[in-house]
Amino acid sequence: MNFPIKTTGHVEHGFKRGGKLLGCPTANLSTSETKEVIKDLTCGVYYGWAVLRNKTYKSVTNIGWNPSFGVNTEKIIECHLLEKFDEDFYGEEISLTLLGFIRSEKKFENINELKSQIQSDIQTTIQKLGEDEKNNLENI
Ligand code: RBF
Ligand code: MG
Repeated sequence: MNFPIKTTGHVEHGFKRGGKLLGCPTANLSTSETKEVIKDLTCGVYYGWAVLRNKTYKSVTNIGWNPSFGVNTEKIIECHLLEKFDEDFYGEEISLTLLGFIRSEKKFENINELKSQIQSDIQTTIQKLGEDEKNNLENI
């Protein structure tokens, strides 16, 4: 895959299980706006940056079919911003810059295993973005 991968979309309503069930709310980007970019991308987890309301946040993105919950009717892209928000962003625009691939999407039989895998994906994201920032500094 050729990184960085960029896509922008408005936030749509999802299945409402990210926040409460998995402890990881995700903003689901409009599939009509993102489908050309995601159609050939490997299903799985990516790290990168998200811009919302002119601010940039660390983010972890899942692209795929959510196979642990029975398969969605379409391939989707959803991102989790590494920041605590008290509100939702439905209808707002998010721009993503994906910088790298973490792992393939997989079918978990057990929700707790998915939850802990997601926490580990978040840690990987923090680590990778930190390495990228350090590399940039070293190139000054
Ligand atoms: N869903 C899966 O079925 N398998 C996965 O491996 C998977 N990994 C995810 C990793 C991250 C970092 C995030 C944010 C979501 C992931 N999901 C995965 C999607 C998850 O099932 C979805 O966000 C919730 O079901 C809410 O729709
Ligand atoms: Mg969501």
